[in-house]
Amino acid sequence: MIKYTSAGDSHGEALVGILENVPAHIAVDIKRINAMLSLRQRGYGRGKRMQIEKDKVRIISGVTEKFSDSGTGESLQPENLQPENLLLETSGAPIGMLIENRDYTLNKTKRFFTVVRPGHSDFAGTVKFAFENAAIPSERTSARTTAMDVAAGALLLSYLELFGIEVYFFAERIGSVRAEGALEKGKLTKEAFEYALKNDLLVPPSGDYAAMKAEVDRAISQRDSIGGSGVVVVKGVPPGVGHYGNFLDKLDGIIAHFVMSVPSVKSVEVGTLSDAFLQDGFTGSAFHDALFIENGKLTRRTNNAGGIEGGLSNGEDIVIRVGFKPIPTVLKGVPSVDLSDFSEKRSVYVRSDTCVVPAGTVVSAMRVSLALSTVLSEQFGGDSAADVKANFEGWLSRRRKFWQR
Ligand code: EPS
Repeated sequence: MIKYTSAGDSHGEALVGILENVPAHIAVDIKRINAMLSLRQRGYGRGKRMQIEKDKVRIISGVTEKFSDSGTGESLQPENLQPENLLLETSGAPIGMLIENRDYTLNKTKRFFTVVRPGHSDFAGTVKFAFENAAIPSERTSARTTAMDVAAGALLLSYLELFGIEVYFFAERIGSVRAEGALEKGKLTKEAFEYALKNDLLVPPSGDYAAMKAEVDRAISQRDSIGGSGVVVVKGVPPGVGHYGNFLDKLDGIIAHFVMSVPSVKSVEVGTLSDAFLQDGFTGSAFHDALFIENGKLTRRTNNAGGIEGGLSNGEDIVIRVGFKPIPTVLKGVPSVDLSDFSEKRSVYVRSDTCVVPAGTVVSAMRVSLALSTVLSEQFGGDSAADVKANFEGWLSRRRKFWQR
Protein backbone atom coordinates (compact mmCIF):
# COMPACT_ATOMS: atom_id res chain seq x y z
CA MET A 1 0.00 0.00 0.00
CA ILE A 2 1.25 3.51 -0.80
CA LYS A 3 2.32 5.28 2.38
CA TYR A 4 3.32 8.87 3.00
CA THR A 5 5.14 10.46 5.87
CA SER A 6 6.73 13.86 6.37
CA ALA A 7 8.81 15.91 8.76
CA GLY A 8 9.84 19.53 8.96
CA ASP A 9 9.25 22.57 11.13
CA SER A 10 7.74 25.79 9.83
CA HIS A 11 10.97 27.72 10.51
CA GLY A 12 13.42 24.83 10.24
CA GLU A 13 15.81 24.16 7.41
CA ALA A 14 13.49 22.25 5.10
CA LEU A 15 10.43 20.04 4.78
CA VAL A 16 11.03 16.40 3.93
CA GLY A 17 8.61 13.79 2.66
CA ILE A 18 8.75 10.10 1.83
CA LEU A 19 6.36 8.18 -0.39
CA GLU A 20 6.70 4.41 -0.06
CA ASN A 21 5.41 1.60 -2.27
CA VAL A 22 4.63 3.73 -5.30
CA PRO A 23 4.78 1.27 -8.23
CA ALA A 24 7.62 1.65 -10.75
CA HIS A 25 7.24 3.43 -14.11
CA ILE A 26 4.78 6.09 -12.93
CA ALA A 27 5.52 9.39 -14.68
CA VAL A 28 6.97 12.03 -12.34
CA ASP A 29 5.90 15.46 -13.53
CA ILE A 30 8.03 17.95 -11.61
CA LYS A 31 6.49 20.86 -13.52
CA ARG A 32 3.02 19.87 -12.35
CA ILE A 33 4.20 19.36 -8.76
CA ASN A 34 5.80 22.81 -8.73
CA ALA A 35 2.71 24.37 -10.33
CA MET A 36 0.59 22.90 -7.51
CA LEU A 37 3.05 24.28 -4.95
CA SER A 38 2.69 27.75 -6.50
CA LEU A 39 -1.07 27.41 -6.40
CA ARG A 40 -0.87 26.69 -2.66
CA GLN A 41 1.18 29.85 -2.20
CA ARG A 42 -0.78 32.13 -4.47
CA GLY A 43 -4.24 32.70 -2.92
CA TYR A 44 -5.45 36.23 -2.24
CA GLY A 45 -5.24 36.94 1.48
CA ARG A 46 -1.98 35.10 2.07
CA GLY A 47 0.63 36.52 4.43
CA LYS A 48 4.15 37.87 3.92
CA ARG A 49 5.80 34.44 4.32
CA MET A 50 4.51 33.63 0.85
CA GLN A 51 6.67 36.40 -0.59
CA ILE A 52 9.72 34.79 1.00
CA GLU A 53 9.14 31.20 -0.09
CA LYS A 54 9.40 30.02 -3.71
CA ASP A 55 8.40 26.42 -3.12
CA LYS A 56 9.92 23.90 -5.47
CA VAL A 57 10.24 20.20 -4.78
CA ARG A 58 13.67 18.57 -4.87
CA ILE A 59 13.39 14.85 -5.44
CA ILE A 60 16.30 12.99 -3.92
CA SER A 61 15.47 9.33 -4.51
CA GLY A 62 13.09 6.78 -5.99
CA VAL A 63 13.05 8.31 -9.46
CA THR A 64 14.89 7.52 -12.71
CA GLU A 65 15.10 9.06 -16.13
CA LYS A 66 12.57 7.52 -18.49
CA PHE A 67 14.15 6.27 -21.70
CA SER A 68 11.35 4.19 -23.18
CA ASP A 69 7.96 2.77 -22.34
CA SER A 70 9.52 -0.50 -21.33
CA GLY A 71 11.47 1.48 -18.76
CA THR A 72 15.17 1.02 -19.29
CA GLY A 73 15.73 4.06 -17.13
CA GLU A 74 18.97 4.54 -15.33
CA SER A 75 19.38 5.74 -11.75
CA LEU A 76 20.41 9.37 -11.68
CA GLN A 77 22.25 11.45 -9.15
CA PRO A 78 19.85 13.75 -7.25
CA GLU A 79 21.24 16.91 -8.85
CA ASN A 80 20.31 15.54 -12.27
CA LEU A 81 16.73 14.78 -11.28
CA GLN A 82 15.56 18.35 -10.97
CA PRO A 83 15.21 19.83 -14.48
CA GLU A 84 11.50 20.26 -15.10
CA ASN A 85 11.75 19.17 -18.71
CA LEU A 86 13.38 15.81 -17.99
CA LEU A 87 11.11 12.81 -18.45
CA LEU A 88 11.20 11.05 -15.12
CA GLU A 89 9.49 8.00 -13.70
CA THR A 90 9.34 6.21 -10.37
CA SER A 91 11.78 3.38 -9.74
CA GLY A 92 9.71 1.51 -7.13
CA ALA A 93 12.04 2.60 -4.33
CA PRO A 94 10.91 5.07 -1.64
CA ILE A 95 10.60 8.55 -3.10
CA GLY A 96 12.42 11.14 -1.00
CA MET A 97 11.39 14.77 -1.39
CA LEU A 98 12.70 18.02 0.00
CA ILE A 99 11.36 21.58 0.02
CA GLU A 100 13.64 24.29 1.30
CA ASN A 101 12.43 26.85 3.85
CA ARG A 102 13.95 30.04 2.45
CA ASP A 103 12.86 31.79 5.63
CA TYR A 104 15.43 29.69 7.49
CA THR A 105 18.32 30.87 5.34
CA LEU A 106 17.17 34.46 4.88
CA ASN A 107 15.64 35.36 8.23
CA LYS A 108 16.29 32.63 10.78
CA THR A 109 12.96 33.51 12.42
CA LYS A 110 12.95 32.85 16.15
CA ARG A 111 9.73 33.11 18.10
CA PHE A 112 9.02 33.22 21.80
CA PHE A 113 5.64 34.03 23.31
CA THR A 114 3.63 32.89 26.29
CA VAL A 115 0.20 34.36 25.50
CA VAL A 116 -1.50 31.55 23.63
CA ARG A 117 -3.59 32.14 20.48
CA PRO A 118 -7.13 30.77 20.93
CA GLY A 119 -7.85 28.41 18.03
CA HIS A 120 -4.19 27.48 17.47
CA SER A 121 -2.23 24.59 18.96
CA ASP A 122 -0.34 26.91 21.37
CA PHE A 123 -2.25 26.00 24.51
CA ALA A 124 -2.87 22.27 24.03
CA GLY A 125 0.59 21.71 22.50
CA THR A 126 2.28 23.53 25.38
CA VAL A 127 0.42 21.33 27.85
CA LYS A 128 1.23 18.12 25.96
CA PHE A 129 4.96 18.70 25.52
CA ALA A 130 5.54 20.92 28.58
CA PHE A 131 7.23 23.96 26.99
CA GLU A 132 7.61 27.48 28.39
CA ASN A 133 7.60 28.81 24.82
CA ALA A 134 4.07 28.61 23.39
CA ALA A 135 5.48 29.19 19.88
CA ILE A 136 7.00 25.72 19.68
CA PRO A 137 3.88 23.61 18.89
CA SER A 138 3.05 25.69 15.80
CA GLU A 139 6.43 24.86 14.30
CA ARG A 140 4.72 21.63 13.28
CA THR A 141 1.03 22.55 13.29
CA SER A 142 1.51 25.61 11.08
CA ALA A 143 0.24 25.16 7.55
CA ARG A 144 3.82 25.44 6.29
CA THR A 145 4.12 21.66 6.54
CA THR A 146 1.30 21.24 4.03
CA ALA A 147 3.65 22.27 1.21
CA MET A 148 5.14 18.78 1.34
CA ASP A 149 1.67 17.18 1.41
CA VAL A 150 0.87 19.10 -1.76
CA ALA A 151 4.07 17.89 -3.44
CA ALA A 152 3.31 14.26 -2.51
CA GLY A 153 -0.35 14.48 -3.57
CA ALA A 154 0.59 16.20 -6.84
CA LEU A 155 3.19 13.53 -7.63
CA LEU A 156 0.50 10.87 -7.16
CA LEU A 157 -1.86 12.53 -9.64
CA SER A 158 0.04 10.52 -12.30
CA TYR A 159 -0.71 7.33 -10.36
CA LEU A 160 -4.42 8.24 -10.25
CA GLU A 161 -4.34 8.86 -14.00
CA LEU A 162 -3.57 5.15 -14.52
CA PHE A 163 -7.13 4.63 -13.33
CA GLY A 164 -8.53 7.52 -15.37
CA ILE A 165 -9.08 9.51 -12.17
CA GLU A 166 -8.77 13.31 -11.98
CA VAL A 167 -8.92 15.60 -8.95
CA TYR A 168 -10.41 19.11 -9.17
CA PHE A 169 -11.10 21.84 -6.64
CA PHE A 170 -12.50 25.34 -6.13
CA ALA A 171 -13.42 27.74 -3.34
CA GLU A 172 -17.11 27.70 -2.50
CA ARG A 173 -17.45 30.30 0.23
CA ILE A 174 -15.45 33.17 1.67
CA GLY A 175 -16.93 34.69 4.78
CA SER A 176 -20.63 35.13 4.18
CA VAL A 177 -20.40 35.04 0.35
CA ARG A 178 -21.02 31.73 -1.31
CA ALA A 179 -20.91 30.49 -4.90
CA GLU A 180 -24.56 29.43 -4.97
CA GLY A 181 -25.35 26.04 -6.46
CA ALA A 182 -21.68 25.36 -7.26
CA LEU A 183 -22.07 21.72 -6.18
CA GLU A 184 -24.99 20.91 -8.50
CA LYS A 185 -24.26 17.85 -10.61
CA GLY A 186 -24.34 19.70 -13.95
CA LYS A 187 -21.99 22.43 -12.74
CA LEU A 188 -19.03 20.25 -11.80
CA THR A 189 -17.49 20.45 -15.25
CA LYS A 190 -13.87 20.60 -16.33
CA GLU A 191 -14.51 24.11 -17.70
CA ALA A 192 -15.73 25.29 -14.29
CA PHE A 193 -12.58 23.97 -12.59
CA GLU A 194 -10.33 25.54 -15.22
CA TYR A 195 -12.15 28.86 -14.75
CA ALA A 196 -11.53 28.70 -10.98
CA LEU A 197 -7.81 28.08 -11.49
CA LYS A 198 -7.50 31.37 -13.34
CA ASN A 199 -8.35 33.59 -10.35
CA ASP A 200 -6.41 33.93 -7.12
CA LEU A 201 -9.36 32.94 -4.91
CA LEU A 202 -10.26 29.82 -6.96
CA VAL A 203 -13.82 31.13 -7.41
CA PRO A 204 -15.92 28.99 -9.82
CA PRO A 205 -18.17 30.52 -12.54
CA SER A 206 -21.21 30.51 -10.22
CA GLY A 207 -19.36 32.66 -7.67
CA ASP A 208 -18.98 36.44 -7.47
CA TYR A 209 -15.22 37.03 -7.36
CA ALA A 210 -15.51 40.71 -6.42
CA ALA A 211 -17.88 39.97 -3.53
CA MET A 212 -15.67 37.14 -2.25
CA LYS A 213 -12.54 39.28 -2.51
CA ALA A 214 -14.36 42.07 -0.64
CA GLU A 215 -14.83 39.67 2.27
CA VAL A 216 -11.04 39.19 2.47
CA ASP A 217 -10.45 42.94 2.13
CA ARG A 218 -12.91 43.64 4.93
CA ALA A 219 -11.09 41.19 7.21
CA ILE A 220 -7.76 42.85 6.32
CA SER A 221 -9.10 46.33 7.09
CA GLN A 222 -10.61 45.12 10.36
CA ARG A 223 -7.28 43.47 11.34
CA ASP A 224 -9.09 40.13 11.49
CA SER A 225 -9.07 36.77 9.69
CA ILE A 226 -11.81 35.08 7.65
CA GLY A 227 -12.88 31.49 6.92
CA GLY A 228 -14.99 29.76 4.31
CA SER A 229 -15.28 26.52 2.40
CA GLY A 230 -13.71 24.73 -0.52
CA VAL A 231 -14.82 21.79 -2.64
CA VAL A 232 -12.78 18.87 -3.93
CA VAL A 233 -14.23 16.80 -6.76
CA VAL A 234 -12.80 13.48 -7.88
CA LYS A 235 -13.89 12.35 -11.32
CA GLY A 236 -13.54 8.90 -12.85
CA VAL A 237 -13.66 6.62 -9.80
CA PRO A 238 -15.66 3.52 -10.80
CA PRO A 239 -18.19 1.99 -8.40
CA GLY A 240 -16.84 -0.44 -5.84
CA VAL A 241 -13.60 1.21 -4.71
CA GLY A 242 -12.93 1.05 -0.97
CA HIS A 243 -13.92 -1.43 1.70
CA TYR A 244 -16.51 -1.77 4.45
CA GLY A 245 -15.32 -4.88 6.31
CA ASN A 246 -13.69 -2.79 8.99
CA PHE A 247 -15.12 0.66 9.61
CA LEU A 248 -11.62 2.10 9.55
CA ASP A 249 -11.29 1.11 5.89
CA LYS A 250 -14.37 2.93 4.59
CA LEU A 251 -13.53 5.30 1.75
CA ASP A 252 -15.42 8.27 3.19
CA GLY A 253 -13.75 7.77 6.57
CA ILE A 254 -10.29 7.62 5.03
CA ILE A 255 -10.87 10.73 2.92
CA ALA A 256 -12.29 12.55 5.96
CA HIS A 257 -9.24 11.62 8.03
CA PHE A 258 -6.82 12.93 5.39
CA VAL A 259 -8.76 16.18 4.98
CA MET A 260 -9.91 16.89 8.54
CA SER A 261 -6.27 16.95 9.62
CA VAL A 262 -5.42 19.86 7.29
CA PRO A 263 -4.73 22.93 9.49
CA SER A 264 -7.84 25.18 9.82
CA VAL A 265 -10.25 22.48 8.63
CA LYS A 266 -13.18 22.03 11.00
CA SER A 267 -15.65 20.17 8.81
CA VAL A 268 -15.53 17.63 6.01
CA GLU A 269 -18.73 16.75 4.24
CA VAL A 270 -19.27 14.12 1.56
CA GLY A 271 -22.10 15.26 -0.73
CA THR A 272 -24.70 17.88 0.00
CA LEU A 273 -26.40 16.84 3.24
CA SER A 274 -25.94 20.21 4.93
CA ASP A 275 -27.79 21.92 2.05
CA ALA A 276 -30.63 19.42 2.38
CA PHE A 277 -30.94 20.20 6.11
CA LEU A 278 -32.02 23.69 5.14
CA GLN A 279 -34.72 22.59 2.70
CA ASP A 280 -38.34 21.68 3.27
CA GLY A 281 -39.29 18.05 2.85
CA PHE A 282 -35.94 16.59 3.87
CA THR A 283 -36.91 12.97 3.37
CA GLY A 284 -35.27 9.83 2.07
CA SER A 285 -37.34 9.74 -1.10
CA ALA A 286 -36.26 13.27 -1.97
CA PHE A 287 -32.64 13.01 -0.83
CA HIS A 288 -31.38 9.74 -2.21
CA ASP A 289 -29.99 9.69 -5.73
CA ALA A 290 -32.54 7.75 -7.80
CA LEU A 291 -31.25 5.27 -10.38
CA PHE A 292 -32.24 5.25 -14.07
CA ILE A 293 -31.10 3.48 -17.23
CA GLU A 294 -30.13 5.67 -20.15
CA ASN A 295 -28.62 4.17 -23.34
CA GLY A 296 -27.90 0.89 -21.58
CA LYS A 297 -26.07 2.64 -18.75
CA LEU A 298 -27.02 3.00 -15.12
CA THR A 299 -27.31 6.73 -14.37
CA ARG A 300 -28.32 9.15 -11.64
CA ARG A 301 -29.61 12.68 -12.05
CA THR A 302 -28.49 13.91 -8.64
CA ASN A 303 -25.44 13.27 -6.49
CA ASN A 304 -26.45 14.15 -2.95
CA ALA A 305 -24.46 11.20 -1.64
CA GLY A 306 -21.29 12.77 -3.03
CA GLY A 307 -20.25 9.58 -4.82
CA ILE A 308 -19.92 7.33 -1.76
CA GLU A 309 -22.45 4.80 -0.47
CA GLY A 310 -21.72 2.16 2.18
CA GLY A 311 -18.11 3.34 2.45
CA LEU A 312 -17.52 2.51 -1.25
CA SER A 313 -17.42 4.70 -4.35
CA ASN A 314 -20.67 4.48 -6.33
CA GLY A 315 -19.38 5.70 -9.68
CA GLU A 316 -20.54 9.30 -9.34
CA ASP A 317 -18.13 12.19 -8.81
CA ILE A 318 -16.75 12.08 -5.28
CA VAL A 319 -17.66 15.50 -3.88
CA ILE A 320 -16.08 16.72 -0.66
CA ARG A 321 -16.91 20.04 0.95
CA VAL A 322 -14.28 21.31 3.35
CA GLY A 323 -15.00 23.97 6.00
CA PHE A 324 -12.15 26.26 7.10
CA LYS A 325 -12.25 28.28 10.31
CA PRO A 326 -10.87 31.82 10.20
CA ILE A 327 -7.22 31.34 11.09
CA PRO A 328 -6.35 31.84 14.78
CA THR A 329 -3.61 34.46 14.35
CA VAL A 330 -5.58 37.70 14.39
CA LEU A 331 -3.91 41.10 14.08
CA LYS A 332 -6.25 42.79 16.55
CA GLY A 333 -5.84 39.93 19.03
CA VAL A 334 -8.35 37.79 20.94
CA PRO A 335 -8.78 37.73 24.74
CA SER A 336 -6.41 35.10 26.09
CA VAL A 337 -4.11 34.13 28.94
CA ASP A 338 -0.36 34.58 29.49
CA LEU A 339 0.81 31.19 30.74
CA SER A 340 3.99 32.68 32.25
CA ASP A 341 2.17 34.68 34.93
CA PHE A 342 -1.38 33.41 34.51
CA SER A 343 -2.78 36.87 33.70
CA GLU A 344 -5.41 37.81 31.13
CA LYS A 345 -3.96 39.40 27.98
CA ARG A 346 -4.85 39.70 24.30
CA SER A 347 -3.22 37.14 22.02
CA VAL A 348 -0.07 38.33 20.28
CA TYR A 349 0.22 38.74 16.53
CA VAL A 350 2.84 36.86 14.58
CA ARG A 351 3.18 37.00 10.77
CA SER A 352 0.30 35.08 9.20
CA ASP A 353 -2.41 34.96 6.55
CA THR A 354 -5.82 36.64 6.53
CA CYS A 355 -7.64 33.98 4.48
CA VAL A 356 -6.49 30.43 3.81
CA VAL A 357 -9.52 29.18 1.87
CA PRO A 358 -7.79 28.94 -1.55
CA ALA A 359 -4.56 27.48 -0.13
CA GLY A 360 -6.46 25.11 2.16
CA THR A 361 -8.56 23.94 -0.78
CA VAL A 362 -5.43 23.06 -2.79
CA VAL A 363 -4.02 21.22 0.24
CA SER A 364 -7.30 19.35 0.79
CA ALA A 365 -7.38 18.27 -2.86
CA MET A 366 -3.83 16.94 -2.66
CA ARG A 367 -4.65 15.14 0.61
CA VAL A 368 -7.57 13.53 -1.25
CA SER A 369 -5.09 12.44 -3.93
CA LEU A 370 -2.99 10.84 -1.18
CA ALA A 371 -6.03 9.21 0.43
CA LEU A 372 -7.32 7.73 -2.83
CA SER A 373 -3.85 6.54 -3.82
CA THR A 374 -3.54 4.56 -0.59
CA VAL A 375 -6.97 2.99 -1.09
CA LEU A 376 -6.44 2.14 -4.77
CA SER A 377 -2.98 0.69 -4.15
CA GLU A 378 -4.42 -1.56 -1.44
CA GLN A 379 -7.20 -2.75 -3.73
CA PHE A 380 -5.32 -3.14 -7.02
CA GLY A 381 -1.69 -3.69 -5.98
CA GLY A 382 0.95 -3.94 -8.72
CA ASP A 383 4.73 -3.46 -8.79
CA SER A 384 4.73 -1.42 -11.98
CA ALA A 385 2.38 0.91 -13.83
CA ALA A 386 1.63 -1.90 -16.30
CA ASP A 387 0.68 -4.28 -13.45
CA VAL A 388 -1.61 -1.66 -11.95
CA LYS A 389 -3.31 -1.05 -15.29
CA ALA A 390 -3.72 -4.77 -16.02
CA ASN A 391 -5.11 -5.48 -12.54
CA PHE A 392 -7.53 -2.56 -12.75
CA GLU A 393 -8.70 -3.22 -16.29
CA GLY A 394 -9.23 -6.91 -15.55
CA TRP A 395 -11.30 -6.00 -12.52
CA LEU A 396 -13.28 -3.44 -14.54
CA SER A 397 -14.04 -5.90 -17.31
CA ARG A 398 -15.44 -8.35 -14.75
CA ARG A 399 -17.49 -5.63 -13.01
CA ARG A 400 -18.75 -3.44 -15.85
CA LYS A 401 -21.87 -5.56 -16.44
CA PHE A 402 -23.28 -4.15 -13.19
CA TRP A 403 -23.56 -0.62 -14.63
CA GLN A 404 -23.41 -1.02 -18.40
CA ARG A 405 -25.18 -3.60 -20.60
C1 EPS B 1 2.20 29.13 6.15
C2 EPS B 1 3.38 29.47 6.73
C3 EPS B 1 3.42 30.23 7.97
C4 EPS B 1 2.22 31.16 8.08
C5 EPS B 1 0.93 30.41 7.88
C6 EPS B 1 0.90 29.58 6.64
O1 EPS B 1 4.64 30.95 7.94
P1 EPS B 1 5.07 32.03 9.04
O2 EPS B 1 4.55 31.55 10.34
O3 EPS B 1 6.56 32.04 9.00
O4 EPS B 1 4.52 33.34 8.60
O5 EPS B 1 2.29 32.21 7.16
O6 EPS B 1 0.72 29.59 8.98
C7 EPS B 1 -0.50 29.48 9.54
C8 EPS B 1 -1.60 29.70 8.90
C9 EPS B 1 -0.51 29.05 10.91
O7 EPS B 1 -1.58 28.90 11.43
O8 EPS B 1 0.55 28.91 11.51
C10 EPS B 1 2.16 28.28 4.94
O9 EPS B 1 3.23 27.95 4.35
O10 EPS B 1 1.05 27.87 4.53
